[in-house]
Amino acid sequence: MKTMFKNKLLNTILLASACGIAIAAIAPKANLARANDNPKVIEITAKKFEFSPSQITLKKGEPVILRLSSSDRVHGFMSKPLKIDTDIPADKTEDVSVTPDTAGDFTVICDHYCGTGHGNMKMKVTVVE
Ligand SMILES: [Cu+2]
Repeated sequence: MKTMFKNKLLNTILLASACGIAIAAIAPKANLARANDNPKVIEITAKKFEFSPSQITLKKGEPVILRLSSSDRVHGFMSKPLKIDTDIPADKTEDVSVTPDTAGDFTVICDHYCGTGHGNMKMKVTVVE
């Protein structure tokens, strides 16, 4: 009987230390999440028939805001793998939140017909680990 009690006590202590370790392991991640509350803002300007900058690099799992604007007319901004599909109006800024979940090179295209060079209007998004 006494041994059983000892074992129970030991189990409780073991469980308590395991919880302590688990909390210690989770805590740094919680700090990281807080650091991401103010995601980086990247400004991208569209005009016939290009995006500027024409290439950006993002980090996998890191949220960013793409602040899109156009200096001439309405353009599209679309990438299926990055889960982005929006229009960039001519008269106001459009914010798009992106958290890339896969590393690699992705192409964003203008999917709103804007003239003769429309078919080549694209930019590259590189996502690194
Ligand atoms: Cu276009």
